[in-house]
Formats: sequence, C-alpha cells, structure tokens
Amino acid sequence: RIKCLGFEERAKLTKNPSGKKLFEIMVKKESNLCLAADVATAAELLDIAEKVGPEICLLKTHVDIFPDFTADFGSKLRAIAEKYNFMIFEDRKFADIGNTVTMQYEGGIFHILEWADIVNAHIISGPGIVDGLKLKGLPRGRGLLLLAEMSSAGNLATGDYTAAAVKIAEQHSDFVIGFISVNPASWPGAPVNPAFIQATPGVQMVKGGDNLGQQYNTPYSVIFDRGSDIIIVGRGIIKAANPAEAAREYRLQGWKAYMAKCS
Ligand code: 6AU
Repeated sequence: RIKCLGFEERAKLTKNPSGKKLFEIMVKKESNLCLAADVATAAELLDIAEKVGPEICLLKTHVDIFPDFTADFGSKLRAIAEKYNFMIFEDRKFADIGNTVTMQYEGGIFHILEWADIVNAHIISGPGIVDGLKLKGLPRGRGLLLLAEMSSAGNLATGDYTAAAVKIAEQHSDFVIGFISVNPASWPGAPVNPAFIQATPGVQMVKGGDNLGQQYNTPYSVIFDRGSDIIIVGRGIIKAANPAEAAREYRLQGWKAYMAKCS
C-alpha cells in the first residue's frame, strides 16, 4: 500500500481555492460525506440542509427538479452553508460544447455560477467544455469535478474514457478539483495526482441497487478498497426515518474508512 497523504497535505497541493477549502472543511469537520439532497422541493432542501449541515462537507443539489425554485434560493442555501461550514455542489452534469455551457452555467433561471461552489461535467464533448466553464468559474474561485466514471449499470465511462478525463484534469488543474469516480484505485497509474479529490456516488450501508440501474457499495468499500475520498449519499439519508441521525452514521463510517486508510 502506498503511503497515504492526508487531506491536510492535499489541501496544499490543489491550485483551486474551492478544492483547497473543501479539503480544509473535511479536516475541520472530520467529514468526507456529501449529501445528495434529491428532495422534491426547494423548501425541503433548505430544511434538510439545516438538519444535516453539521455532518457534511458538501451538499449536492439538482436544482432543476424544484417546482418552487425562486431567485433567492442561492442566497438562502449559501447562508446555511456558511452557518454549518459546508460547500455547495450543483450536479448539473454539463455536457455540451464550450460556448453553450458558458451560458448554461451563468444564465437561465438558475444562475448556477452565482451560488454553486462546485459543478460537474461530462467530457463527452472534449476539453472545450472545461475551457468554457473555466472562463466563467475560475474568476469566481469556483471548481469543477469531471465525471470519469459513473455508478449506473451499463454506463460507458470506462477505460480510455476514464483515462481521458484524468488527462483533461491535469491540463486544467487550476479549475478541475477532481472526479466523480467509482473505483479510482483500479485506474491505470493509480493513485492519480493527490491534488485531485475523488467523490463517489452509489453509496448505501449495504451493497445493492435500485430498479433503475443505480448500484450501491458501502462507505468502507468505497473509501478503503476503491480509493475514493468523499462518499455521496442520497436516498440512504433522505429516505431514512431520521435523516440527521443517518447522516451522522454515514459521516462516522466514511471517516472511519479514511482513518483506516490514512492514519
Ligand atoms: O444515493 P442515491 O442513489 O439516492 O443518489 C445518488 C446521487 C444522485 C445522482 O444524480 C448522483 O448521485 N450520481 C452522479 C453524480 C453525483 O454526478 C454520478 C453517477 O454516476 N451516479 C450518481 O448516482 O443525485
């Protein structure tokens, strides 16, 4: 096993202010838990953010699912994020050409650039998508996660595609803070540059899946065996009888797995 570099040291390696802040929050809160807050309304999102805020380093939104989205959503969420010291990740999965994503990032009714510290993008369109998002995001200190792998059954983000994501990230390490990944320990040349953060969806307390192709692994297997840094948990927390309690349990499991790997 290669000696593990802790999140404190990795905070110093990243060139991006949002990447650095995320590592620092993880250390301070002893949390490598990202909540996937896929609730039905903006009102419910703000409510769950208040409840699980103390447990998380990152809160992930799908803002386009809210029927009650209003222009003050971003400032309300940012106030909660500041209160509990977590960052905000809009899971927009940009996928178009560079010029189009500049407009999608900044404009529309959501104005993602205004309130999301971090966004993500597919690399299907090539490195121009990163240039486009960077044009808007970097002056604001924002960061980008590239989808290098996916958690869903039969997905096509494997092999050379995953390797291409790593190459694009290296070419834009001022803006790309890391990857959405599933098993980065298995990548050729692993571990990749420790400045990059690995965030993994498809996490529940027991291995399994849903009826629509999602595939779950446990916090321990994701962090310890598969070489990830952050567990992204949605239904495991939001559908629990007590989401705050469930979030605490995921935080403890995720952190325990990091400590087992890295202390
Ligand atoms: O824990 P779940 O299955 O309820 O939620 C998983 C969350 C969802 C997905 O949109 C997202 O993670 N996700 C992503 C991300 C974060 O980009 C990529 C992927 O491959 N699989 C996946 O589930 O909000």
